[in-house]
Amino acid sequence: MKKAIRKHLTLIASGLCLTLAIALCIPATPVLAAENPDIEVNADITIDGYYSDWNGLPITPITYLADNAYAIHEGQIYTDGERVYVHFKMNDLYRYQMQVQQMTFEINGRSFAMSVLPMTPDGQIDWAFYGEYGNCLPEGTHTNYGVVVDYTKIVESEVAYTIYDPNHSTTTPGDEIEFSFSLEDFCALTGMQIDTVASMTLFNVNIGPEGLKWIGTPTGAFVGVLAAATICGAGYFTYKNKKKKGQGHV
Ligand SMILES: [Ca+2]
Repeated sequence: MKKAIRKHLTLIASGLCLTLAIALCIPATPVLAAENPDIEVNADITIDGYYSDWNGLPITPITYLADNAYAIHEGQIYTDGERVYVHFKMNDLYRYQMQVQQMTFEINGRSFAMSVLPMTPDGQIDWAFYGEYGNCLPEGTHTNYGVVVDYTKIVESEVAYTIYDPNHSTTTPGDEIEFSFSLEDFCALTGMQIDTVASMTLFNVNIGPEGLKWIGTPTGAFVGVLAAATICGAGYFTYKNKKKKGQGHV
């Protein structure tokens, strides 16, 4: 009998050790504090020109100092610790194509110029395309774009840039973009050492002064797990963004 109990306890102890080992190896659970510090977010963003996967993530209104509630653009930022994800949506009344070629990315107190520019198939900045179509893209979702840091450094990235109406009528949806880039590649190109992302803000000054802010837990896996566990224990809740395709695509 004692032997059976001992065996049972050994199994339980082994299970606990295995659980702890797994917990220490899983990636950090990021905490998004852009607008609501009480929400822990684990989003599932795909850069594909379908934008419903951003539903539920905090939105930063970008007003360009307008007081017209219908003339407010929207921005969202998110990171899973490996990539940074960004979404901008122009309001329907805006009569021009969205500008994305001149942004400022601030991370852990440092500031970098950031652009989204057309790319050639072999991964170079496509200035010919930019000259011809850069400000007059045809209808559709354009993926021949990439993220550039400090004007020349091309970061491993994905872009989906949607033009619903090239005429930008006030009765049709405004332009929309989602893009992501690799934090590891960003660090390699800029010489930054990012063990922890303490703060991150993206400004797209051409559409408004408000920055998209992310303030998260450290991205290191071990510290992140502990931080996430502490936060969960404090009564926070997890929001799992469920991707719904088929909305907002042309
Ligand atoms: Ca998407």
